[in-house]
Amino acid sequence: MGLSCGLIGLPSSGKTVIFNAVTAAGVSSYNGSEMNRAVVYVPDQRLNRLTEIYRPQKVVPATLEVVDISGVKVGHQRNEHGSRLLGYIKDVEALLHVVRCFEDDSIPFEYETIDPVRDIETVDLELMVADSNTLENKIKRLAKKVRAGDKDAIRDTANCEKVYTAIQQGTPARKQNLSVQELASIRECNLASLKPVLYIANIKSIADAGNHHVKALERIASDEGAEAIVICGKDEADISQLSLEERQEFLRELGLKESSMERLLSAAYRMLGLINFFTTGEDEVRAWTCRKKDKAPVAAGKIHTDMEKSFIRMEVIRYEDLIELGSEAAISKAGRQRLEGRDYEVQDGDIVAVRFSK
Ligand SMILES: Nc1nc2c(ncn2[C@@H]2O[C@H](COP(=O)(O)OP(=O)(O)O)[C@@H](O)[C@H]2O)c(=O)[nH]1
Ligand SMILES: [Mg+2]
Repeated sequence: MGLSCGLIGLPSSGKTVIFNAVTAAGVSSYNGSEMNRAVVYVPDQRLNRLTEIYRPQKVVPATLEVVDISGVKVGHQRNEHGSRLLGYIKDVEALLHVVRCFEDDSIPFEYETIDPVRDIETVDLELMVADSNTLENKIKRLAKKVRAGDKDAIRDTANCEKVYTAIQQGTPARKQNLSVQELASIRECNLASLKPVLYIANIKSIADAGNHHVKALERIASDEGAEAIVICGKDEADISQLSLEERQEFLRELGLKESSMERLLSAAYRMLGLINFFTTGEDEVRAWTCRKKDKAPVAAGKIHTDMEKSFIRMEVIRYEDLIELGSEAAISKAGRQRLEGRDYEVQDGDIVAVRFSK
Protein backbone atom coordinates (compact mmCIF):
# COMPACT_ATOMS: atom_id res chain seq x y z
CA MET A 1 0.00 0.00 0.00
CA GLY A 2 1.23 3.44 -0.90
CA LEU A 3 1.20 6.41 1.37
CA SER A 4 -2.03 7.85 2.56
CA CYS A 5 -3.14 11.50 2.51
CA GLY A 6 -6.21 12.83 4.29
CA LEU A 7 -8.35 15.77 3.18
CA ILE A 8 -9.23 18.03 6.09
CA GLY A 9 -10.88 21.44 6.29
CA LEU A 10 -13.96 23.21 7.52
CA PRO A 11 -17.35 21.89 6.42
CA SER A 12 -18.29 23.19 2.95
CA SER A 13 -14.74 24.13 2.08
CA GLY A 14 -14.93 21.64 -0.79
CA LYS A 15 -13.22 18.48 0.48
CA THR A 16 -15.62 16.06 -1.11
CA VAL A 17 -15.68 17.98 -4.37
CA ILE A 18 -11.88 17.89 -4.47
CA PHE A 19 -11.82 14.25 -3.50
CA ASN A 20 -14.02 13.61 -6.52
CA ALA A 21 -11.87 15.75 -8.76
CA VAL A 22 -8.75 13.92 -7.66
CA THR A 23 -10.07 10.41 -7.64
CA ALA A 24 -12.79 10.71 -10.27
CA ALA A 25 -14.68 8.40 -7.97
CA GLY A 26 -17.92 10.28 -8.32
CA VAL A 27 -18.73 9.91 -4.63
CA SER A 28 -21.62 12.15 -3.73
CA SER A 29 -21.11 15.41 -1.90
CA TYR A 30 -22.59 16.12 1.52
CA ASN A 31 -21.77 12.75 2.88
CA GLY A 32 -21.68 14.16 6.39
CA SER A 33 -20.57 11.22 8.48
CA GLU A 34 -18.88 8.71 6.26
CA MET A 35 -15.41 8.74 4.91
CA ASN A 36 -14.40 8.08 1.39
CA ARG A 37 -11.18 6.38 0.45
CA ALA A 38 -9.69 6.01 -2.98
CA VAL A 39 -6.41 4.75 -4.32
CA VAL A 40 -4.96 6.85 -7.12
CA TYR A 41 -2.24 5.70 -9.45
CA VAL A 42 0.87 7.83 -9.58
CA PRO A 43 1.82 8.49 -13.20
CA ASP A 44 5.49 7.69 -13.91
CA GLN A 45 6.74 7.80 -17.51
CA ARG A 46 9.57 5.41 -16.67
CA LEU A 47 7.08 2.56 -16.33
CA ASN A 48 6.40 2.78 -20.07
CA ARG A 49 10.06 2.29 -20.93
CA LEU A 50 10.40 -0.57 -18.46
CA THR A 51 7.35 -2.21 -19.99
CA GLU A 52 8.97 -2.06 -23.44
CA ILE A 53 12.09 -3.76 -22.08
CA TYR A 54 10.54 -6.50 -19.91
CA ARG A 55 7.22 -7.05 -21.71
CA PRO A 56 5.67 -8.14 -18.41
CA GLN A 57 2.24 -9.68 -17.97
CA LYS A 58 1.31 -6.98 -15.52
CA VAL A 59 2.30 -3.36 -14.90
CA VAL A 60 1.50 -1.84 -11.53
CA PRO A 61 2.05 1.88 -10.89
CA ALA A 62 2.77 3.27 -7.45
CA THR A 63 -0.31 4.34 -5.54
CA LEU A 64 -1.29 7.04 -3.15
CA GLU A 65 -4.36 6.70 -1.01
CA VAL A 66 -6.59 9.73 -0.60
CA VAL A 67 -9.07 9.83 2.26
CA ASP A 68 -11.91 12.32 2.53
CA ILE A 69 -12.08 12.95 6.25
CA SER A 70 -15.34 14.82 6.66
CA GLY A 71 -15.73 17.58 9.20
CA VAL A 72 -12.82 18.49 11.40
CA LYS A 73 -14.52 19.26 14.70
CA VAL A 74 -12.24 16.76 16.27
CA GLY A 75 -11.20 17.87 19.69
CA HIS A 76 -14.34 19.59 20.90
CA GLN A 77 -16.54 16.73 19.92
CA ARG A 78 -15.96 14.24 22.66
CA ASN A 79 -18.26 11.76 21.03
CA GLU A 80 -17.65 8.64 19.05
CA HIS A 81 -17.78 10.47 15.73
CA GLY A 82 -15.16 12.96 16.84
CA SER A 83 -12.72 10.36 18.08
CA ARG A 84 -13.24 8.25 14.98
CA LEU A 85 -12.33 11.22 12.81
CA LEU A 86 -9.23 11.78 14.85
CA GLY A 87 -8.34 8.13 14.38
CA TYR A 88 -8.52 8.63 10.63
CA ILE A 89 -6.31 11.69 10.82
CA LYS A 90 -3.79 9.69 12.84
CA ASP A 91 -3.76 7.00 10.18
CA VAL A 92 -2.63 9.24 7.33
CA GLU A 93 0.91 10.38 6.66
CA ALA A 94 0.03 13.82 5.35
CA LEU A 95 -2.83 16.27 5.48
CA LEU A 96 -4.35 17.99 2.48
CA HIS A 97 -5.94 21.04 4.00
CA VAL A 98 -8.74 22.38 1.79
CA VAL A 99 -9.40 26.08 2.34
CA ARG A 100 -12.42 27.80 0.89
CA CYS A 101 -11.24 30.67 -1.28
CA PHE A 102 -14.41 31.08 -3.34
CA GLU A 103 -17.25 33.42 -2.48
CA ASP A 104 -20.71 32.07 -3.11
CA ASP A 105 -23.63 33.17 -0.96
CA SER A 106 -25.75 30.29 -2.19
CA ILE A 107 -23.44 27.78 -0.50
CA PRO A 108 -23.72 27.96 3.26
CA PHE A 109 -20.48 28.13 5.22
CA GLU A 110 -19.45 28.13 8.87
CA TYR A 111 -18.84 31.86 8.76
CA GLU A 112 -20.33 34.86 7.01
CA THR A 113 -17.07 35.75 5.37
CA ILE A 114 -14.26 34.04 3.51
CA ASP A 115 -11.02 34.26 5.48
CA PRO A 116 -8.29 31.64 4.98
CA VAL A 117 -6.23 32.85 7.95
CA ARG A 118 -9.14 32.37 10.34
CA ASP A 119 -10.10 29.01 8.80
CA ILE A 120 -6.61 27.60 9.06
CA GLU A 121 -6.33 28.74 12.67
CA THR A 122 -9.67 27.10 13.44
CA VAL A 123 -8.65 23.78 11.97
CA ASP A 124 -5.18 23.89 13.56
CA LEU A 125 -6.83 24.60 16.88
CA GLU A 126 -8.93 21.47 16.55
CA LEU A 127 -5.86 19.41 15.78
CA MET A 128 -4.05 20.93 18.76
CA VAL A 129 -6.91 20.25 21.17
CA ALA A 130 -6.68 16.61 20.20
CA ASP A 131 -2.89 16.62 20.52
CA SER A 132 -3.07 18.21 23.97
CA ASN A 133 -5.16 15.28 25.18
CA THR A 134 -2.74 12.81 23.66
CA LEU A 135 0.26 14.49 25.28
CA GLU A 136 -1.44 14.81 28.67
CA ASN A 137 -2.15 11.09 28.60
CA LYS A 138 1.40 10.24 27.70
CA ILE A 139 2.79 12.48 30.46
CA LYS A 140 0.43 10.83 32.96
CA ARG A 141 1.50 7.36 31.84
CA LEU A 142 5.15 8.26 32.30
CA ALA A 143 4.67 9.77 35.76
CA LYS A 144 5.30 6.57 37.70
CA LYS A 145 8.58 5.89 35.93
CA VAL A 146 9.60 9.51 36.40
CA ARG A 147 9.05 9.19 40.14
CA ALA A 148 11.18 6.05 40.10
CA GLY A 149 13.97 8.09 38.51
CA ASP A 150 13.90 6.43 35.08
CA LYS A 151 16.18 8.59 32.91
CA ASP A 152 14.41 7.92 29.59
CA ALA A 153 11.03 8.68 31.11
CA ILE A 154 12.34 11.93 32.59
CA ARG A 155 13.71 13.04 29.25
CA ASP A 156 10.58 12.01 27.33
CA THR A 157 8.37 13.82 29.83
CA ALA A 158 10.40 17.00 29.53
CA ASN A 159 10.16 16.85 25.74
CA CYS A 160 6.42 16.14 25.80
CA GLU A 161 5.89 19.03 28.20
CA LYS A 162 7.83 21.37 25.95
CA VAL A 163 5.71 20.43 22.92
CA TYR A 164 2.55 20.61 25.05
CA THR A 165 3.38 24.11 26.27
CA ALA A 166 4.04 25.39 22.76
CA ILE A 167 0.75 23.84 21.61
CA GLN A 168 -1.03 25.60 24.47
CA GLN A 169 0.48 28.81 23.18
CA GLY A 170 -0.97 28.08 19.74
CA THR A 171 1.96 26.62 17.81
CA PRO A 172 1.17 23.36 15.99
CA ALA A 173 3.86 20.72 16.52
CA ARG A 174 4.90 20.87 12.86
CA LYS A 175 5.92 24.53 13.32
CA GLN A 176 7.96 23.95 16.48
CA ASN A 177 11.31 23.12 14.83
CA LEU A 178 11.64 20.03 16.98
CA SER A 179 14.99 18.30 17.31
CA VAL A 180 15.53 14.66 16.43
CA GLN A 181 15.53 13.81 20.11
CA GLU A 182 12.31 15.71 20.79
CA LEU A 183 10.67 14.04 17.83
CA ALA A 184 11.73 10.65 19.15
CA SER A 185 10.07 11.37 22.51
CA ILE A 186 6.71 12.21 20.91
CA ARG A 187 6.82 9.76 18.01
CA GLU A 188 4.34 7.26 19.44
CA CYS A 189 1.86 10.09 20.15
CA ASN A 190 1.46 10.40 16.38
CA LEU A 191 0.37 14.01 16.78
CA ALA A 192 -2.09 15.38 14.24
CA SER A 193 -0.54 18.85 14.28
CA LEU A 194 2.85 17.34 13.44
CA LYS A 195 1.75 15.92 10.10
CA PRO A 196 3.00 17.72 7.03
CA VAL A 197 0.32 19.88 5.43
CA LEU A 198 -0.31 20.72 1.80
CA TYR A 199 -2.74 23.59 1.46
CA ILE A 200 -5.35 23.51 -1.28
CA ALA A 201 -7.01 26.77 -2.24
CA ASN A 202 -10.43 25.88 -3.56
CA ILE A 203 -11.51 28.50 -6.07
CA LYS A 204 -14.40 28.95 -8.44
CA SER A 205 -12.52 29.60 -11.64
CA ILE A 206 -8.94 30.05 -12.72
CA ALA A 207 -9.55 33.80 -12.90
CA ASP A 208 -9.61 33.71 -9.09
CA ALA A 209 -6.19 32.06 -8.88
CA GLY A 210 -4.59 35.31 -7.79
CA ASN A 211 -7.39 36.66 -5.60
CA HIS A 212 -6.55 38.03 -2.17
CA HIS A 213 -7.83 34.91 -0.40
CA VAL A 214 -5.46 32.75 -2.39
CA LYS A 215 -2.64 35.22 -1.74
CA ALA A 216 -3.34 35.10 2.00
CA LEU A 217 -3.25 31.31 1.89
CA GLU A 218 -0.01 31.27 -0.06
CA ARG A 219 1.57 33.57 2.53
CA ILE A 220 0.59 31.24 5.37
CA ALA A 221 1.95 28.28 3.46
CA SER A 222 5.29 29.89 2.66
CA ASP A 223 5.67 31.19 6.25
CA GLU A 224 5.65 27.61 7.47
CA GLY A 225 7.68 26.26 4.58
CA ALA A 226 4.70 24.45 3.09
CA GLU A 227 3.17 24.52 -0.36
CA ALA A 228 -0.20 25.73 -1.54
CA ILE A 229 -1.85 24.61 -4.75
CA VAL A 230 -4.94 26.05 -6.38
CA ILE A 231 -7.78 23.81 -7.52
CA CYS A 232 -11.08 24.75 -9.19
CA GLY A 233 -12.79 22.03 -7.22
CA LYS A 234 -16.23 22.08 -8.74
CA ASP A 235 -15.16 22.44 -12.38
CA GLU A 236 -12.47 19.81 -12.07
CA ALA A 237 -14.83 17.40 -10.36
CA ASP A 238 -17.21 17.85 -13.26
CA ILE A 239 -14.59 17.31 -15.92
CA SER A 240 -13.06 14.33 -14.14
CA GLN A 241 -16.16 12.46 -15.25
CA LEU A 242 -15.32 13.00 -18.93
CA SER A 243 -13.28 10.89 -21.29
CA LEU A 244 -9.54 11.53 -21.35
CA GLU A 245 -9.68 13.51 -24.59
CA GLU A 246 -12.55 15.72 -23.53
CA ARG A 247 -10.87 16.19 -20.20
CA GLN A 248 -7.68 17.50 -21.78
CA GLU A 249 -9.70 19.83 -23.95
CA PHE A 250 -11.54 21.22 -20.94
CA LEU A 251 -8.39 21.59 -18.91
CA ARG A 252 -6.96 23.70 -21.71
CA GLU A 253 -10.10 25.81 -21.70
CA LEU A 254 -9.73 26.30 -17.96
CA GLY A 255 -6.17 27.39 -18.58
CA LEU A 256 -4.63 24.36 -16.86
CA LYS A 257 -1.90 22.13 -18.19
CA GLU A 258 -2.25 19.32 -15.74
CA SER A 259 -5.27 17.90 -13.95
CA SER A 260 -5.70 18.58 -10.26
CA MET A 261 -4.73 15.00 -9.58
CA GLU A 262 -1.39 15.42 -11.28
CA ARG A 263 -0.70 18.71 -9.55
CA LEU A 264 -1.73 17.34 -6.21
CA LEU A 265 0.38 14.22 -6.61
CA SER A 266 3.52 16.09 -7.57
CA ALA A 267 3.04 18.52 -4.68
CA ALA A 268 2.47 15.61 -2.30
CA TYR A 269 5.65 13.94 -3.57
CA ARG A 270 7.63 17.11 -2.99
CA MET A 271 6.08 17.72 0.40
CA LEU A 272 6.78 14.25 1.69
CA GLY A 273 10.09 13.85 -0.09
CA LEU A 274 8.87 10.76 -1.90
CA ILE A 275 10.72 8.81 -4.57
CA ASN A 276 9.83 5.87 -6.77
CA PHE A 277 11.82 2.68 -7.13
CA PHE A 278 10.98 -0.35 -9.22
CA THR A 279 10.82 -4.10 -9.23
CA THR A 280 10.97 -5.75 -12.63
CA GLY A 281 10.51 -9.13 -14.22
CA GLU A 282 8.61 -10.97 -16.90
CA ASP A 283 5.59 -11.38 -14.71
CA GLU A 284 5.42 -7.89 -13.29
CA VAL A 285 6.92 -4.45 -13.57
CA ARG A 286 5.99 -2.36 -10.61
CA ALA A 287 6.67 1.06 -9.13
CA TRP A 288 6.93 1.52 -5.36
CA THR A 289 7.10 4.59 -3.23
CA CYS A 290 9.36 5.36 -0.31
CA ARG A 291 10.84 8.44 1.32
CA LYS A 292 14.15 9.95 0.30
CA LYS A 293 16.87 8.58 2.61
CA ASP A 294 14.86 5.47 3.45
CA LYS A 295 17.32 2.64 4.05
CA ALA A 296 17.15 -0.50 1.94
CA PRO A 297 15.27 -2.64 4.52
CA VAL A 298 12.60 0.06 4.96
CA ALA A 299 12.09 0.33 1.21
CA ALA A 300 12.02 -3.48 0.97
CA GLY A 301 9.31 -3.42 3.65
CA LYS A 302 7.05 -1.54 1.22
CA ILE A 303 7.12 -4.62 -0.97
CA HIS A 304 6.62 -7.11 1.84
CA THR A 305 7.03 -6.87 5.60
CA ASP A 306 9.01 -10.15 5.59
CA MET A 307 11.55 -8.52 3.31
CA GLU A 308 12.16 -5.85 5.90
CA LYS A 309 12.33 -8.23 8.84
CA SER A 310 14.59 -10.78 7.17
CA PHE A 311 16.47 -8.44 4.88
CA ILE A 312 19.86 -9.68 3.69
CA ARG A 313 20.89 -7.65 0.67
CA MET A 314 19.52 -5.60 -2.16
CA GLU A 315 20.59 -6.00 -5.77
CA VAL A 316 20.40 -2.62 -7.43
CA ILE A 317 20.60 -1.42 -10.99
CA ARG A 318 19.94 2.11 -12.17
CA TYR A 319 17.03 2.91 -14.47
CA GLU A 320 19.31 5.15 -16.56
CA ASP A 321 21.84 2.33 -16.98
CA LEU A 322 19.12 -0.02 -18.13
CA ILE A 323 17.89 2.47 -20.71
CA GLU A 324 21.45 3.12 -21.86
CA LEU A 325 22.58 -0.52 -22.04
CA GLY A 326 19.25 -2.13 -22.93
CA SER A 327 19.20 -5.22 -20.71
CA GLU A 328 20.07 -6.55 -17.29
CA ALA A 329 22.61 -8.89 -18.92
CA ALA A 330 24.41 -5.93 -20.48
CA ILE A 331 24.43 -4.19 -17.10
CA SER A 332 26.05 -7.21 -15.38
CA LYS A 333 28.60 -7.42 -18.15
CA ALA A 334 29.47 -3.77 -17.69
CA GLY A 335 29.76 -4.41 -13.94
CA ARG A 336 27.17 -1.82 -13.10
CA GLN A 337 25.01 -4.06 -10.93
CA ARG A 338 25.48 -3.37 -7.25
CA LEU A 339 24.90 -5.36 -4.11
CA GLU A 340 23.86 -3.11 -1.24
CA GLY A 341 23.44 -3.69 2.48
CA ARG A 342 21.25 -2.45 5.30
CA ASP A 343 22.66 1.07 5.31
CA TYR A 344 22.06 1.78 1.64
CA GLU A 345 19.70 4.69 0.96
CA VAL A 346 17.41 3.77 -1.90
CA GLN A 347 17.51 6.31 -4.75
CA ASP A 348 14.78 7.49 -7.09
CA GLY A 349 14.90 5.25 -10.16
CA ASP A 350 16.60 2.26 -8.51
CA ILE A 351 15.52 -1.10 -9.88
CA VAL A 352 15.83 -3.53 -7.02
CA ALA A 353 15.68 -7.19 -6.13
CA VAL A 354 15.59 -7.99 -2.44
CA ARG A 355 17.36 -10.98 -0.95
CA PHE A 356 15.87 -12.03 2.34
CA SER A 357 15.78 -15.17 4.43
CA LYS A 358 12.51 -17.03 4.06
N1 LIG B 1 -19.09 27.53 -6.73
C1 LIG B 1 -18.34 26.59 -6.19
N2 LIG B 1 -18.91 25.74 -5.35
C2 LIG B 1 -18.14 24.79 -4.79
C3 LIG B 1 -16.75 24.67 -5.09
N3 LIG B 1 -16.24 23.66 -4.38
C4 LIG B 1 -17.28 23.16 -3.67
N4 LIG B 1 -18.42 23.82 -3.93
C5 LIG B 1 -19.75 23.56 -3.37
O1 LIG B 1 -19.67 23.73 -1.98
C6 LIG B 1 -20.50 22.78 -1.31
C7 LIG B 1 -19.69 22.03 -0.28
O2 LIG B 1 -18.70 21.25 -0.95
P1 LIG B 1 -18.23 19.86 -0.34
O3 LIG B 1 -17.18 19.32 -1.22
O4 LIG B 1 -19.38 18.99 -0.03
O5 LIG B 1 -17.58 20.38 1.02
P2 LIG B 1 -16.99 19.53 2.24
O6 LIG B 1 -17.97 19.71 3.34
O7 LIG B 1 -15.70 20.20 2.58
O8 LIG B 1 -16.81 18.13 1.82
C8 LIG B 1 -21.08 21.89 -2.39
O9 LIG B 1 -22.38 22.36 -2.68
C9 LIG B 1 -20.17 22.13 -3.58
O10 LIG B 1 -20.86 21.96 -4.79
C10 LIG B 1 -16.18 25.59 -6.01
O11 LIG B 1 -14.98 25.54 -6.32
N5 LIG B 1 -17.02 26.53 -6.53
MG1 LIG C 1 -17.64 16.36 2.49
